[in-house]
Amino acid sequence: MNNVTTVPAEQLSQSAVDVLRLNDLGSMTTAAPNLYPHMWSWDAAFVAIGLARVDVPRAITELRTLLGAQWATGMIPHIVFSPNDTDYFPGYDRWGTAGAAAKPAHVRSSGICQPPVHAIAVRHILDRARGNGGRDAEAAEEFLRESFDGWLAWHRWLATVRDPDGVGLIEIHHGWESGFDNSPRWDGPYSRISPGPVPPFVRRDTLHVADASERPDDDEYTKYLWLVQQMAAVGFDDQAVQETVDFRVRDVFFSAVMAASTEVLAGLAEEIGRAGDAAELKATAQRFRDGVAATVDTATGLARDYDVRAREWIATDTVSGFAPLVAGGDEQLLERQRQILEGPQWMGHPRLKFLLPPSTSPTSPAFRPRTYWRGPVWPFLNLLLGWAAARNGQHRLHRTLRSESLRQLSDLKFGEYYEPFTGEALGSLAQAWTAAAALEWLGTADTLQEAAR
Ligand code: 9WN
Repeated sequence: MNNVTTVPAEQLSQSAVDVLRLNDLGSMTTAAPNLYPHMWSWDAAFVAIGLARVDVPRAITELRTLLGAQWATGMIPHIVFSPNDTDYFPGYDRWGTAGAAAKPAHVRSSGICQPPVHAIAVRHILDRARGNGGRDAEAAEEFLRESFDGWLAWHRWLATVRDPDGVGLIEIHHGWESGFDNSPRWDGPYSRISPGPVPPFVRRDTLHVADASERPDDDEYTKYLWLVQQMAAVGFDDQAVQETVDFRVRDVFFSAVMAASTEVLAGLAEEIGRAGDAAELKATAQRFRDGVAATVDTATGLARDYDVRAREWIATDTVSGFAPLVAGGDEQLLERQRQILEGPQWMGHPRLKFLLPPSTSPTSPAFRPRTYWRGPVWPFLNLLLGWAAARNGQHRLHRTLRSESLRQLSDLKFGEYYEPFTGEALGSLAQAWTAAAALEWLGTADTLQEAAR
């Protein structure tokens, strides 16, 4: 295998495994040791992808735990709180989900969701397990059959409750649902929110990073908490939330993950003889691919979000503009997007340490190289883009993302995010999904790349 790590591949692999062990609470992996001492939904999916490279049963356990927290509606919550006493804020009590009718009584979770990467993770587990054969294969096949209805309910909930008008775009009610918390994408919608009274709070996140300016600021946090309060006030009831919450945005990147993952779930449905469900899922995937493609601004070539409350498009120079590359679809659109991504505003920007897309383009006035979703490079996202590139047949792009990611991750810090120009690890270190990304990149066979040479 042609690895391009700047430390021996075995060392990178062992360090990544160590990080996953460090975060392992037995049946759930914390997103990071101090900053995020609980399970996050889309982190868990990436963690399972990484774990599948080294321990298939443990990868299955991760997804089983997450699915065990599924609400009666089908929603998979964005945080499953660990039973441990931690200083994460906002914790379970502050979320106010205890009285939510749809939350199973035994579950301690938040009341919002994150992008549905999970079916993609199930696919990875199945493929690795089949490669290993024996008990791994048996366990993965059994897990697919056991969990399929849960994933189906999750995708159906998203396709109906979160796309009530059937436009092929997922509506989110909090920046946290996007997973891109304080991205410039949400500046417009948040600027129009005037929070009502929010009880006093003490943040803990800023204690766990070297510099508070790497995190969102207090005004942003007040609005984050206000939205949680608004949802708690109506018991996190889907209909009532939609009618009352101040933040209603069609998130194009979430929608792209929905398209990609639903297509994968359709394939899994076929494998277990669920032809009717497979047909339904394929149609849903197509609807979301079309929805994502329809957001593209023909002038810039980038996809946009849509603010439902303000009835306006949100055009930003953020990596979410490449949503069609994740969703898949029209060849011409994907080719144009790939060219922009590899061009000077993104991966080809001359000041970049590694040829990896920053969360916000360095040429944008909104760019902040050290601040969270306003500029830093996020390794898990590059893994997702790489997976999509391979699926799209864009082997050169896949090869670049892989080799540059492996060089970046050879610092063995497993940063949550990275300063694009210096390559400095920022945010939390020993971040679980970053370690998982390293394992998956290491394991990705070069045959994909050879095919393109
Ligand atoms: C809020 C765990 C999560 C990621 C998100 C990332 C960040 C949480 C936070 O950390 O969000 O959900 O407290 O900032 O933005 O994508 O899932 O790693």
